[in-house]
Formats: sequence, structure tokens, C-alpha cells
Amino acid sequence: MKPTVDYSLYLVTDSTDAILGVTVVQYRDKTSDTGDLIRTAHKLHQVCKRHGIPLIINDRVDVALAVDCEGVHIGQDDMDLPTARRLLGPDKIIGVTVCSIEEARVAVEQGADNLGIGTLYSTATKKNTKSIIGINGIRKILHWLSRQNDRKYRDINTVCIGGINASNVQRVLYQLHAPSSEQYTKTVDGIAIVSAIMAAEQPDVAAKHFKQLLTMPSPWKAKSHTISIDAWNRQKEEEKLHDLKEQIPKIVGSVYEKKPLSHNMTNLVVQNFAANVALAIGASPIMSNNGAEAPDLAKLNGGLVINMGTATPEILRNHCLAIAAYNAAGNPIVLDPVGAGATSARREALATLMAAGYFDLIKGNEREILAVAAASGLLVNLDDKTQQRGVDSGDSLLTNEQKTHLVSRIAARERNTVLMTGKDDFISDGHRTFMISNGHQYLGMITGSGCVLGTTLAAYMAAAPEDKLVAAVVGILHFELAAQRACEIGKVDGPGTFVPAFIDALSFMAINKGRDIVQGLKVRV
Ligand code: 3NM
Ligand code: MG
Repeated sequence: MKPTVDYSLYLVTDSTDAILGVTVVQYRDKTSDTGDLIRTAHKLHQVCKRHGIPLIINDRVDVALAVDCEGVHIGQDDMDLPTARRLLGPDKIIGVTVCSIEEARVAVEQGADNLGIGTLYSTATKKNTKSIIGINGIRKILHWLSRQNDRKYRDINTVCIGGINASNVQRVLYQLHAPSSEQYTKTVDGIAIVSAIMAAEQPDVAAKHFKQLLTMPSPWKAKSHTISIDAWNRQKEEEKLHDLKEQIPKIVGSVYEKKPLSHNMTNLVVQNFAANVALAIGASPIMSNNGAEAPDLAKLNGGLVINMGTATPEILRNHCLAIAAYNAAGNPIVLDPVGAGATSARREALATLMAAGYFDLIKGNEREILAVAAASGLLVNLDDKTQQRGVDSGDSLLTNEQKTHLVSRIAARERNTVLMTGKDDFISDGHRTFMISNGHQYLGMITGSGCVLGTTLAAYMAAAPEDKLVAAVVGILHFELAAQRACEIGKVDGPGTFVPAFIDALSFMAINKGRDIVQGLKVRV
């Protein structure tokens, strides 16, 4: 009988210190002589047996046979699976490393018991990896497996491997967990780890910490919706709007009362404006582009804005440090992929950022959101028409229906909130989508209005994290109705005088807890 294996915490190691807390151990040793391999494997197997943990040997079918452990794990360049199966018999576990749909197809076809899918992220542990496939590469394989009619594809056990550590594991699992709206139900059964456990000062403490992280709800899961999808779908539009209006004073007030940090890593042009907007809505601004400060700032109540306006390699490194810090703290991050569609360097920067972490909200104009869709693996090709000129949005290519569909698809895929700004704004969490038609043309005639909307939304999501979509909707309304109010009360002659009047109006509406917002909103659900 083949043993049933709990793959949730799969340790890959070359040491005999079997780690309490892991659920399966793979002995991977690429350098020792055969005699030593067998001696170590035997010792390791004794320890594993005492703790009821299966032992798998990497690559070496002969070693697995010699110690009669539970199975082997083979890479694409190792012994072929049919031969390994013939030597080991039907009762041993055979896992296979795969990095593409085709490799996965062949492995399952030939009777693999599990797939190690990777490489997720680049890792110093394995320098000669064939390809770094990221979250999207793993999702593609899982998606394909879950669509097959034959159960053996849908039921195959999977783990992901490469660069997983304590600060990204919950986000990786959260993003890999497939959303139901894509009818794509398969996720990984576990994570395989080398250095984050074995290179830790106390590997057993690190293993226990992983175990905890795997059973704890992730910081994002705990703070997603306040309404079930079914309940939402049953509500009529006016009921949805009524509920939204009821929440506005509370949410606007909570920004003002909690004074959340709005930490902006943004371009030089908008820093002063962003700080003034943050103060006007009641938030507490900090403009720090130094990633080394982020771990301390992430511990405060606040949100981070990553603005891609100036995407040099050094700034990108600082962004990645800050993303890791805010993800680890569970505090919200707004990604503003400025000009993401404009150049291949920016598309690469976007891909780097999206691989570096989880963004609670991604906001951009139409072209930028199209670039995000591509980075998320949703559109295969951006044709020439979507090539962005400068950072401006250009003429619209999409109908309202297409926009609604696009933001909702990306949000479902990334499991976050996606906002496409424009004359009408479209914002979705993958289940609920709002169209907002407030705002004023002067917002499009001054510099940085999109950037400072990001500043506003980071503060709103930090102040009202229990439903980040609604928090962001209220933040947009505060922002856009303030622009309208600035022009309505009569002191504005053009974009120059608009800016101070806009800051006044933001502040007025914050103090008034958004009373004017409830009256003036133009929202469709
Ligand atoms: N196999 P760490 S990546 C052993 O992609 C191994 O097939 C990989 O190490 C693959 O957890 C990898 O330290 C090393 O990043 C993973
Ligand atoms: Mg191998």
C-alpha cells in the first residue's frame, strides 16, 4: 500500500536533523558518495519513522531501494518515471519536478504521485533552475490540471518550490488559491522549502513557525469582505447603494479619527501635493523612498503607496523591501503602475513588483490596467494600439462593459481590488464592481492627481480594512466630490486656483464626515 502523505510542509534537506513539525522530508544531496548517501538516508529514515514522517530521496532510486524508504523525487534530467516505477514497484511514492503544462501532463500521464512545481522565485539554493515561473506560471499549470476530465489530473498532489519564506508564504498561498469565478478550483497541497528552514538559526523553531503560518488565516483573508457573495448578488442596486451611503460617514470619520499613516514611495513631482492631500483628509503623510525604513513604518497603522513613476533599478529594490515589510505586517499596499504600458523597461518593472508581493489595490488608467492584465497573465498580447504614449491614458479602447469585465477578472485573479480610473471609474474585488461617475475635468489638467488618489486610498484602506473595496470606493468619492465642490463654490478660475480649493474641499469634507458625499455621489453597482 502506498502511504498517504500530508504535503503541507515539505522539507527538502541534506542533513539528518529531521525537523519536528514538517509533514514530509526529501533527502537531497547532490555531492556525497553513494555509501555516504545510503548511511545518511538510513539515519534520516529512522528519525522520520519515529515521527511518522515519510522520507523521499531526491534523484537516487538506488538509495531509496537500499533504505526502503517511502519514495523518490525525480527531476526532468533524472531517471525517467516509467523506469523508476519499474524499479520501485507500485507502492512507492514518485514525485516529479515540473515547470510547464507539458511537463505536468507527461508526469501525470506516466503515473506520478505528486508534482513539485517550480521554480516559483529565484533562489540561491538552486542556481541552475530552468525557469522562474512565478505565481502566474504555477497558476497556469494548476488551472490546466483542474480543467482536465480525467480525475488523475485533477487529483494529483502538488507542492510549489523556490524562494518561499516566512514573509511570503501566506501571500503565495492566498494568491495560488484559485478563485471560484474562474472555475479554477485547484490549488497547491503544500509548500516545499529548503533554506528558510535549514539555514535558520534554529531550524525546528523555523519549521514550527511555518506550521503556524499555514494554519493561521492570512492577514488578507481575515480582512476581505463583510458581505457574502450570495447576499450581495441577491441585493437590488438601490439596496447596495443604500448600504454604501450608510457606511460613508463612518468610514470618512475613521480616517479622520485614526489618522492612519499614508506612506508614499512616489515620484519627486508629487511629494508635496501628496503630503498636503493626506493631511487634508486627516491622514498622516510620510514620504520615504528608503526601503530600509519600511519595516518600522509597516508596524504603525497605515498603508503604503508604490508609485512606479520613476522606476530605476535602485528605486525598484527599495520598493521590493517595502512591499515585503508591509505584506509581512498585513497592512495595505496600493500599486500605482504609472506608465506601465509605455516601455518594455516599465513592463519589466511591473512584473518585478507583482512578483515581489501582494497588492491590496492596483489602480491605473486604462492602458496601465491593460498592462497589469498582461502581467497577471490574463491577456497574452497587447497589440500596438495599447502601446501607451507617455503616461497619459490616451483615447479609450474599451467599452464600459469591457472595463467592468477587465477589472473584475484581474481582481479575481489577484484576489485583490482593482481600480481603473477615467471619466468613469471602475473598481472591483472580483465579485462586486462599482462604476463611479463623479470628479471634475480639472483633475485631469493638473499634475499628480492620480498619484495623490493613491495616497488617499492607502489611508482609507488602512483606516477601514474590514472591507477594502468599500473603503476604496468611499475614498474615491471623497476625492472626486471634493474636486466638484472646489469648482462649485466659485473661487476657481482654472487648474492653478483649483489645487488649493481642492485641498480646502478635501479638508472640509473630512471634517464634515462626508455629508456632502452621500448627497452627491453618482455610483452604479
Ligand atoms: N528545486 P529554497 S527550487 C530544490 O525549481 C529546489 O525545482 C527547485 O530552495 C525547482 O526553499 C529548489 O531555499 C530550491 O528557495 C528551493
Ligand atoms: Mg534532480
